Amino acid sequence: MEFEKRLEMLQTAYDRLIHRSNEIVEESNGVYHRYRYPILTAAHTPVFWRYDLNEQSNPYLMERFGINAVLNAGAVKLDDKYYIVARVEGLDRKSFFAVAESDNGIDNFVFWDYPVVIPETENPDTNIYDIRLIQHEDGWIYGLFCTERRDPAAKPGDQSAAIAQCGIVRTKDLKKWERLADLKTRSPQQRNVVLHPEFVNGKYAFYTRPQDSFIEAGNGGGIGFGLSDSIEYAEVKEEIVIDKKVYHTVYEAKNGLGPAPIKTKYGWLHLAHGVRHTAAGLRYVLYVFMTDLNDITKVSHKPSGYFIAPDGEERVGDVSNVVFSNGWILDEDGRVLIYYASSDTRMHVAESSLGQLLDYVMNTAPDGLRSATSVNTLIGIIEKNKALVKRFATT
Ligand code: M1P
Repeated sequence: MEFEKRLEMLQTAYDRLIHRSNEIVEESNGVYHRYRYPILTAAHTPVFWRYDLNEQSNPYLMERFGINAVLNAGAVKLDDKYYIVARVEGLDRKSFFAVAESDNGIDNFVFWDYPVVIPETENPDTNIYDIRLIQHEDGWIYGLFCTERRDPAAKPGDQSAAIAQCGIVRTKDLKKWERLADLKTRSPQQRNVVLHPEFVNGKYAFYTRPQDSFIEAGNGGGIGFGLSDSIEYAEVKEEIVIDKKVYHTVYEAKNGLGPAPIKTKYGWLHLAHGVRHTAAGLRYVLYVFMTDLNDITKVSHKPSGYFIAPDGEERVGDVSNVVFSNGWILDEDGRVLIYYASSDTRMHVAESSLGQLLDYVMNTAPDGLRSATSVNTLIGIIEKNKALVKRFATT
């Protein structure tokens, strides 16, 4: 009886959560709107994942497979449905991928019954995370993710040294995934690798993020770029840095590309994360930039500072003061849904439009890199406004 009552309670709470309508937060900076509720959390995973529902084998109805967090999701729209391939992290710290779908992209996301089965290579992954989904012009949907394994050179007493590299899978339906060879580059560490959706000079083009060590970027200077003849055995022999980390900016410590860029008539629109040091640790924010249509390695526009930073409850979680995005969707009518995780704990959505993002990226002043240049930019805005509206002329 107790078992039945508890099961009903669990199922009711789950049903209520996944059917909750989301609400747009009216307050906005004009660039995007947040939505009030997270779209996916650990509690959105099905009850039948977390619990053995057989009273004989689980008389206390206890969790047998606890979920710690749902975060950093890739996103794609197929036949009018919105799909998220989320990083689901168990209590055991291992991440895996799971597909959740929604009819409108902002609420009612429901996980498919089974997680994604990613085939392993001859060098098994210890942990996989942060998949980027790319609809490539070759007809496949690629998934580029981080594969992490213990550093074979680590001393026996060091159980945290890891090597991160880029794993690659491809699919047509998000159900059956073919594993390809891991990307080869010269960098000892690679995370946040993204495939460009079009061929460049007949080759596959990769955005990379070379790093010296697992946490520290070291000499890895920023978001890299390189070409590969093959996707089945992808190898980037030469990487150039196209968007570097810069002193006293929101991407001074490291940065990394988010989802695959969106093609517009003015250039390729990019969403990335930037990391800076603070007394309280690292702070992760999102920023936007644009690259040239004819030379995709050339950054043509880059507003100063951040686009989205952690706000309110987003500031707190397993790794606090973090927002991270590896998925966005452009609708036919120009709506852009930006999927982002907060503090490595839960998934959110923000809404903008291509018009807003283009205006933002092309008409917001770049970072002048000094307080004096920021003051100049501000004075320019004030003077323009004073000339326009006399009632702002207070002094
Ligand atoms: O904890 C914040 C993020 O840290 C890493 O990002 P980066 O490689 O840029 O440091 C990733 O592990 C990411 O998953 C995580 O959200």
